[in-house]
Amino acid sequence: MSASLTQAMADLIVVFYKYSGNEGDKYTLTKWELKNLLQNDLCSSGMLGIMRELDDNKDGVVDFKEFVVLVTAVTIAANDFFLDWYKSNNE
Ligand SMILES: [Ca+2]
Ligand SMILES: [Ca+2]
Repeated sequence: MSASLTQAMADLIVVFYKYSGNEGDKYTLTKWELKNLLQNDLCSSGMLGIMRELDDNKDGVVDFKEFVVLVTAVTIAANDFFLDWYKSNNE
């Protein structure tokens, strides 16, 4: 897997649309689609709490902008976790 930022952004878009096309509107995630995405691609049930806060404009679906906000929050949390892990394995 490439570690480039461009590739990471492309992956984000691909993952979003891979799940957004399964139910209802093709360009937004329903709760069900988002749940599948989180379970299959982020592998963490701990994220389900964040989901409820995610639907910013309360229209019942998550659009790409709302999704990116979530991924950013998760990435920041993952970075903290990774740094701890990295330090404990490289010192
Ligand atoms: Ca959809
Ligand atoms: Ca929304």
